[in-house]
Amino acid sequence: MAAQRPSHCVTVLGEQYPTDHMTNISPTIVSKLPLKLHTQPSHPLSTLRALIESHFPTYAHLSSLSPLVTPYQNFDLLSFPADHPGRSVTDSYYVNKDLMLRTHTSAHEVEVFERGETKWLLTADVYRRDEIDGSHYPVFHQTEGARIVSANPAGMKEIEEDNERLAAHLERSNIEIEDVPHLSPINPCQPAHDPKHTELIAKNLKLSLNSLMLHLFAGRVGATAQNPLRVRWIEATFPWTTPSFEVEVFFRGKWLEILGCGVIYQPTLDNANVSDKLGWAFGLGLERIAMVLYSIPDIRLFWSQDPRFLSQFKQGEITTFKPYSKYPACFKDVSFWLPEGQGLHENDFCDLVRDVAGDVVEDVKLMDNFTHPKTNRKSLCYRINYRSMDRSLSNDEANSLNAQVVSCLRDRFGVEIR
Ligand code: FA5
Ligand code: MG
Repeated sequence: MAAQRPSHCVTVLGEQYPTDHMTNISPTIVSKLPLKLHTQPSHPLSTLRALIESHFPTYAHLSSLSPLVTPYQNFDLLSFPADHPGRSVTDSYYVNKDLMLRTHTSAHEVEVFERGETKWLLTADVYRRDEIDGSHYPVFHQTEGARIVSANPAGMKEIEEDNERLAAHLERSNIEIEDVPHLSPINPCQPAHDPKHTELIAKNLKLSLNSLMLHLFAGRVGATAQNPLRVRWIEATFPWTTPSFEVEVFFRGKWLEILGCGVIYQPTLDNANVSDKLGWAFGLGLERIAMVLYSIPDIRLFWSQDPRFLSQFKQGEITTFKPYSKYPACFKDVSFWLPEGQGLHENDFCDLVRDVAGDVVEDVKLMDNFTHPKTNRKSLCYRINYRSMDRSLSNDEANSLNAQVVSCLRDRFGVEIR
């Protein structure tokens, strides 16, 4: 359910746009758009971006594309089905029905190929409506990488030579790879492709990314002959790639999902007017990698303006974050009845809480969900954890924030507080 809007326009990045029944972009989200953490010198996300770029020196490096895209770019050009859940207003942020915030950097694949780029990286902020906790934030950053070559003997020779070079490099390194076949019945070759070509492209994709994982992680896990860097490949599905894979890295006792990737679906390349080419693409999440490399415990910290956070980092250096004292948590419960016949999506609740309390909210949990057997009315109870990263929050402040949440809930959704 979309929130009630008093005005018919919304200002985003200095431009005014008409609103409609799809509009759900919130003031908190609008305030994040200009920040571009991946371009702020010394910021951990900026150093990580540079580290990835340095591994692909012959690629074009792009990082200034607008986060505003059409649903056509974000979904249709990539063959997302019409009923894909990612399109819904509960999952994505819309300025209006024709304009949205990109949910992934893949939204730019077609336009970048169309410009004639054949080897490129693109880093950007992406937006998804989500729950609130220490590892989920509605804005995060991705690096997209892609390589396409001519679908002819010359193109295949280029890939084969690169595969030999990369394989030789990996053979000399302490890396243990749990692989899956390049092709399988559930992860098939595309009808338009020669399976031999697909095998070569998939192999190039895997070698390129295994080598990137070594570059990012090996020095930091202290990989030795007895203790190699462990990388695991998993079969996956994306509407615009097949075969498709996900990559996980074993780091400090846990498998960490780093990226999704695959052999680009030919209709996607047709959309970019490069039908004579074939190749691969990947999309990697920067925050999860930065959190483990820097030991940053909470995803909100990336957005902190506190000098005790920012002054710890230097461009180009990965250092362990030294936490400053954690301030006390302050839990407040909000229980309410919804108007008859009405639901409330958790993401709508979380956005409202973020609009009121910003990054002072650490965590939101649904405690109770009850439907009255006679009246059929629904009651919800959420527990909000208010905790500032920068200072001690008084109980009065938390109460006052919570009172604003309650009054906003009444105004936007017509709830009755219990
Ligand atoms: C994608 O976004 C695809 N665009 C990736 C891709 C590109 C596939 C090109 C094929 C070809 P996914 O939703 O799995 O896929 O996200 C990719 C990575 O972004 C994840 O592996 C993870 O590292 C990161 N990521 C995803 N969701 C979040 C989140 N809520 N918070 C932080 N990082 C996230
Ligand atoms: Mg995934």
